[in-house]
Amino acid sequence: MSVTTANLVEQASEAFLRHFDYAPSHDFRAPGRVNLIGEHTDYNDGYVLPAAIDFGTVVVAAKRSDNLIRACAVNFNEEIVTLALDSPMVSVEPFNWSNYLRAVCQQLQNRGYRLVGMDIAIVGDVPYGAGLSSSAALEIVLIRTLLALSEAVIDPTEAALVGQQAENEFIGAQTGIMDQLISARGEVDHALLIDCRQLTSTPVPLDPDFNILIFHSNVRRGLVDSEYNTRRLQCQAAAKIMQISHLRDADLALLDRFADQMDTITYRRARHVISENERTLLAASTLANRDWASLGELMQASHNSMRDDFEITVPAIDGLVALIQERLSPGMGGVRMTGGGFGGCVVALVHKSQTGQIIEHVADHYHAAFGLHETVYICQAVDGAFVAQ
Ligand code: GAF
Repeated sequence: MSVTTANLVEQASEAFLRHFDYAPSHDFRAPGRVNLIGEHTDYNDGYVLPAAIDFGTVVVAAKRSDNLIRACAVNFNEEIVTLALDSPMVSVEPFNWSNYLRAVCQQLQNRGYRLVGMDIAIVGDVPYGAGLSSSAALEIVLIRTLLALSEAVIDPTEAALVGQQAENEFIGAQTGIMDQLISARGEVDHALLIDCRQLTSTPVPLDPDFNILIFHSNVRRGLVDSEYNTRRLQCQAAAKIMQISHLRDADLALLDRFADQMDTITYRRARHVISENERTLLAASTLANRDWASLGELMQASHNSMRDDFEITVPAIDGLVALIQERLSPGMGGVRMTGGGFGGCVVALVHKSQTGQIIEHVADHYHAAFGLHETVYICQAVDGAFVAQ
């Protein structure tokens, strides 16, 4: 168990003891993720290349003899919520963290899992709203906990699908499968090339001479859900015009044959996804071959495509990427926005010899240019929730 996980378990256990008056018997953890390349490709049945990171969500738990779930959320002032497993799961308005618990309980029960009552305490250190999948980490750790204490087994891919369905149907965000899949199945020191149609993955070793740096822009993400869902619809519209089920099945030549039947926005949205799929496949092999010059170029092209064709970046994110590029020597790494967009984080893979000067350069210029302070995370790739425990 890493030091950070041990600290989270300790924090959650203390809250558990304080509120429930006895010690928990189990602990589980699910990681957040950083996507190295392959953005908005998952719901187009395409490819993504994320890594699970050492920021995550921990649950400590103990079985009860009735059918109640008492849950304490340490990050939300240790608020306690009690659910009865034999009552319908109903969404709470205004939106409350416990909707994630209600959502996964409902999905598991719908699939025939017989859940038992339990007390749980939850704590996480994935920054909220940063595009690092705090919600997927929460869903996956809850699924892991609920099933382990109910003495039921689930395949990790099935667990990811339960999390995604909970998000789509109960929470109302039409997200793809990437975040839940990497949180469940990530591998230490590796990124995973995930085929989001087959739901298969290939581990790609990360180069130990390079750091994964995440720069949080601290831009408040606005209109994320509506813009996300709009992008999804635009992709579906493009696929329909080309008479294919998903953009995964198109290449740029096919897109150009149909260009005059699409408005420019639909064309550009499709061009991002089609070219991003190609870049992601290439990035997986360049990463495996440690061809850093090519990987840097692919990450740059991915960022430009998100900025110009998919239009999901914001000025502060573009500025962060430009600042990092100014100090990144050719062949020493790459940088791009990561996650759903409209704020959030930038991921930089940086040779360890350049890490210090890049962090310093951003610290010297980002605030002056955008009036915001960045937060920097140096991450390790870790195992997913269904791999580690
Ligand atoms: C969010 C979604 F949850 C993912 O499914 C994915 O679409 C991502 O945005 C963009 O690549 O994290």
